[in-house]
Amino acid sequence: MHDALALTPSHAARAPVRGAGRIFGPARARTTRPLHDIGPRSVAPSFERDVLAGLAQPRKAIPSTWLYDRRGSELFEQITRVESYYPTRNETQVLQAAAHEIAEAAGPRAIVVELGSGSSRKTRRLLDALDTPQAYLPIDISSQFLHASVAALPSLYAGLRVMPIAADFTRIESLPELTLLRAGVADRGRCVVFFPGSTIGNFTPEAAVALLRRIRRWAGPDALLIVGADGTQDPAVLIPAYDDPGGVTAAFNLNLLVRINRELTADFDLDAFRHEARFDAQSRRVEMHLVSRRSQRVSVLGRRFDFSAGESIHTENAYKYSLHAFEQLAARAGWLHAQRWIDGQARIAVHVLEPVAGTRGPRGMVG
Ligand code: AVI
Repeated sequence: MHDALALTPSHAARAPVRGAGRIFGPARARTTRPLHDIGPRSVAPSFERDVLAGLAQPRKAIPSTWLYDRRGSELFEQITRVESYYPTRNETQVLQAAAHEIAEAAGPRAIVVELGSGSSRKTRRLLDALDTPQAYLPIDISSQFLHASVAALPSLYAGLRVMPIAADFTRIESLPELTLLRAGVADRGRCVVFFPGSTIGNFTPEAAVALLRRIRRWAGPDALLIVGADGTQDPAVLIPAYDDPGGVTAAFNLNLLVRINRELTADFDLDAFRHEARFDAQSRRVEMHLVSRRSQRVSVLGRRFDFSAGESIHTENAYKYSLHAFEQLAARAGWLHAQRWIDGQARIAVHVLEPVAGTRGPRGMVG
């Protein structure tokens, strides 16, 4: 309960304080109600800001977070089932093989926090293997999708508190419930932060280090971080994965324009843009672009943006890390490798990390 005192007024205003006692009440007090929802109303200003600023740049770009409205999340789910999109399939295999060893490392009564939980499908493998997990906190920016995804979990896992948090997980350190969660719960096990799906690749390396650092600070000294990272470098594999023949990824990317038209009173002509996936071998990343098919002018919230034919909006990066490169990245953020697994095609690795000794305490922490 002490952490409630540490909440800033803005935290308190955004989300009424719910005591740790309530969060960790008896097993029957399970919930699938969001503890924290910074959904459409409060994210809208940053969407507007990011789109207007991104389109005004000489090289137009919009952060990939905005791909995930409800429709975007549904389309991403479809992508995960597309034959040429290997990351989900390969990572699922790895998780299946490693689940029991991960569960051993996690120990009993774990609190599982999932970053960018999406459908929560992969989590089932982890929850099945864990010894009496206490709570599951899926964090996802798409509020509606989040609720639909976790609705069935309480009936599947007796005694597990399911506490969906509709929020941008990159702001993990600012979520008051998580602060409360960390405080004063005597019999909880380790905090297991589950970050699958190679989502870490959607951040620039600098942003990834900063995020992993924030996760370490928040999660505390006994945390276990489970991260999936894609190491694929072969364009012949990568391009079909990010530009599938059935056009699901194209629809996912173009949905961003649908969203901008709807939410920001814009007039993007969807037929005048096409999806493109590129591999930048030097940066070791796949890029998604929306390429203008012709020279045109688009209006967003009354502001005009000109496109020349072939000019693009850069909408996503997916960095691909070798095992060594990822371990170095994690080390820069104060995480030490405990274990790792890789799939049979040597594409997707699941890394298990622990805070580096000496970087743990809230005061003595490095970085
Ligand atoms: C969510 N993220 C890890 C996916 C990826 O592979 O970078 C998003 C995606 N973009 C196109 N296809 C999938």
